[in-house]
Amino acid sequence: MDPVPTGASGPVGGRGAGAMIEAESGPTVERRMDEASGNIVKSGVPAVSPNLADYALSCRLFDWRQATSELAGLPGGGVNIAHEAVDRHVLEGRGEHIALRCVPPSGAVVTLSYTRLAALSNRFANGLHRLGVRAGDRVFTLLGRCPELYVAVLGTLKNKSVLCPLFSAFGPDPVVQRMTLGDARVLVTTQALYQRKIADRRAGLPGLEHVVIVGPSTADLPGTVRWDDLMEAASEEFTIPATDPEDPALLHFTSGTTGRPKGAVHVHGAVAAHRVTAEYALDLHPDDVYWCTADPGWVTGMSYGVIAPLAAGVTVVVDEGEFDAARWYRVLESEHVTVWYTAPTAIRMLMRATPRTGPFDLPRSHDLSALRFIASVGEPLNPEAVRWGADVLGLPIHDNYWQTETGCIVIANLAACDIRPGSMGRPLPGFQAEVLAADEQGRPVRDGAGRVRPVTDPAGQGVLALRPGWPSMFRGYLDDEERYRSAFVDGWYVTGDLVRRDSDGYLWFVGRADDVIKSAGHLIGPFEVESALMEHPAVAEAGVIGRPDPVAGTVVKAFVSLRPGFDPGPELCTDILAFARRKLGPAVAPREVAFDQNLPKTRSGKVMRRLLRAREQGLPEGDTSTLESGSA
Ligand code: 6R9
Repeated sequence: MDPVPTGASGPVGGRGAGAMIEAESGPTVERRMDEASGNIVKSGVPAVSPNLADYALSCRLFDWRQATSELAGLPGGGVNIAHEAVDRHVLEGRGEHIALRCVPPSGAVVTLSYTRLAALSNRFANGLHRLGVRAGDRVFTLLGRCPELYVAVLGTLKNKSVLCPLFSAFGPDPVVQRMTLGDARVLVTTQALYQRKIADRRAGLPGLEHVVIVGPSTADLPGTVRWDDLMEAASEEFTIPATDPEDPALLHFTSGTTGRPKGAVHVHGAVAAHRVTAEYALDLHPDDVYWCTADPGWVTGMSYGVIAPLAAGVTVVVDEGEFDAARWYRVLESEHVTVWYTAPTAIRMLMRATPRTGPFDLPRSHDLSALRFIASVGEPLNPEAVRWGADVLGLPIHDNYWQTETGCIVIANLAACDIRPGSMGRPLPGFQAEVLAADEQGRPVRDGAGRVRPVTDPAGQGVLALRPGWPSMFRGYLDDEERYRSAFVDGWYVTGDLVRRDSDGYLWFVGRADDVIKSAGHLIGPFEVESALMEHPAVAEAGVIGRPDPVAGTVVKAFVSLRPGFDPGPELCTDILAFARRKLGPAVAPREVAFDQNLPKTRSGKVMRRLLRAREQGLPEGDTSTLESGSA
């Protein structure tokens, strides 16, 4: 089998078999495919944790207190994320380094140095303060990828207000529900998004005192303030108030199987974990040009698109456009991206546009020689995609794993370790992971003494659990102590993901234990979709599942039963889909609707998504003892 060369340099498209390539600085790294195992074996990797023995040593020696003590800290003591992400670099003499390179779909790139970002975020912090917004108040963002988003995030954190990012492709229902649950006091958005999603529901958000409109505001929008006006009137000098590492900083809504979205609370001290994991799992160093393709409305785009890379002092590429294979290759080339963090769906879309066996026209016509590291997160990464990366981009793709709740990458094919294509990798130093024996619902099984039991057989699967104790672990679900507590069993945080662990400790994703859907890397709660569908006049009941999809991994599929008097047919189908899309937005709405007057239900009347899933995929239906007789 062909060796897999690095992409550190070399002719365009010519990073062919067997090349040993000299990195621009530092030692030579060789990656080669091991024929027997199919693993991508590395040698000559700079020492973070170069091999299995050293990996074990790094894990033993790692100490979060030490990692936290390496933060700059506020001049008066304490830890504030925005200080670590921006002001620190200015104080350390790197203020002229470029922090952001914002690439609009057309037109010129806008760059902001760390000094400029520090000044602008000071202005926004002052602007908030002048509006009367204080520590702990919730500031929501509903914005696409634009420089103002970064400024708003950092300014909010400087003011010690709590930032809650929303995805701009959410429809009005998810937006308003999250703003209500999160008690939004401020919203930063654009005129178009405000008019489409908020304006006519504002009366239902009495706590929303300020709406800041970014960009041109042509209409008269009562109850809003223009970004430019707020910023112009504000000073560039701001002193970050004393911030305790345990002070809340971010609120990230995530989805569960049932009920309302969960607001995971994260604290300022989390930035220590962002820094460390960015180095271990993404190999980020201050001279890197880094591009994270995730939207900052989701946890990956916030933690690894904004906080971690800025804390690492790199140059962040902010791509303001949507996915387009040709443009993405152009961005990689023109921005000289060195480290790229993306998602399996995006990689699969690139694979479609660039077959492994084809002439590789797209990447070959671009100079990707600056690119030296690629990582992926959010959903299972097919081994084929890892190898496609090696063949077509000249670099294998490092899969890693984490959750909104963990706040940072916890498992990874580490930069310095061999890659097992198809595996999520191993726990990072500083994390203790266990595979616990679990029941059908993914709940750990306890013995008579209430203790959980690890799965020791490498062929056996169980639920992935983590021992809490790292700084970015969530501190609670907003206003839901009970749900928070139920996430822990016998001292373990239970992820809800089923995994297998091989004899070298690499973890392999098997599937989710619950009904939550991951579509194109976005976590979707079936209950939220079902609730929206049931507001359609024709829909009596709904059951929502994920249907496997070759590109998006999973797409949302809804099964609905109809009220009397409605006829199933293509017109009603289109109408229900359009209705759901208007309410939920394209990121959450179902892609498909099927009519079924006999939805399988439990005796207590709950639609059995598990059975819908089994039927959809032609799998055995498993235990049907709770199935209501009559539904089949
Ligand atoms: C960061 C993020 C978390 C869920 C997680 C799991 C799935 C994440 C994965 C993966 C397979 C990987 N997931 N990484 N599944 N392989 N490398 O995505 O957070 O939106 O909270 O989703 O995503 O099911 O539990 P979040």
